[in-house]
Amino acid sequence: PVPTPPIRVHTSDSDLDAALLDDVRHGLTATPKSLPPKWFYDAVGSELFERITRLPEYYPTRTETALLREAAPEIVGIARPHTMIELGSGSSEKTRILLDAGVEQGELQRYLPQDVSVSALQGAVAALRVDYPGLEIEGIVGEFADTIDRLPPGERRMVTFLGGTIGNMVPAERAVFLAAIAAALDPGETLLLGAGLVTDPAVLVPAYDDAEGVTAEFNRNVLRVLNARLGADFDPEAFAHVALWDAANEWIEMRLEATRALRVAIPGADLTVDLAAGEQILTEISAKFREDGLRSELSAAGFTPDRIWTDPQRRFALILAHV
Ligand code: AVJ
Repeated sequence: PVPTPPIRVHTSDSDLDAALLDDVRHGLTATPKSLPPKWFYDAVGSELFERITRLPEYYPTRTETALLREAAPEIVGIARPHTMIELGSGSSEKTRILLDAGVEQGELQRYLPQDVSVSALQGAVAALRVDYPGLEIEGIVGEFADTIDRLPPGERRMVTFLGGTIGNMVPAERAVFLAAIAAALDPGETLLLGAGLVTDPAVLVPAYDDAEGVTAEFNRNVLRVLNARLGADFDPEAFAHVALWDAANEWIEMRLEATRALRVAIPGADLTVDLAAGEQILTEISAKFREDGLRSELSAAGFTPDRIWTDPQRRFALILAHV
């Protein structure tokens, strides 16, 4: 048989350049200023995020990993996936738990991890091919929307969207996103969603403002990305990391606060941006959920929730749903 290429490209570098330009022009000329979180993840940002997942304060990754260990046999027993498509796979570390369970269950044939970061994907795909010689593994370079719009055909697909990344979207975006996944799936196919739950702000806030300052560096990294890709002259050290719990919206907000008045040139976007001392740029929301809310958002999008798993402290949930 002809070997499949390791990576398929749904979103090219020039598409990504155009998307970045658009986001920078809109976000930095708006009031208040904002930048979408997807631009954190160049090679340095992806590495910083991996460090965040190992911080004592950042409970989501280890909580979700423990949940996956416990629930994976039941998940694949219900979903019986032939093809697994992972949105925002990153390093694909947690995925191994599901792959092991799928192989054990006996029906899993194909794993398709999607990510915007080619470097993260290449490393993950190469390692997984060595460790899972019986699986067909192909990376998808793309954004979530492109991947869902062109969801690879396959038998009994399970889409996984883990880590709580669903929380980067506001409710209206989530509704569109979940409905698009439901529409792309055939009856009986499934979605496995990992989502952070609303918990004590004394636990939530330090998870996004760690003592070592790794999250602060991760936040400032978006400015370094703009410097590298658009020739901007942001001084990242002139920005303070801010993480706060918005109790009304039930989400964490990360912001970058200018510690003095700044004028920033962004030649690649034909833009000059003025920031007043104390002015903030919103760089991420990380929404937290309630179990009922998760079920009703999935139902409204066209899914039937099958099961929900939570840790004993109810800080994180895995939810399996089918169309
Ligand atoms: C990768 C989006 C799930 O929101 O918790 C970690 C990103 N931001 N620390 C999250 C993040 C700050 C993370 N997600």
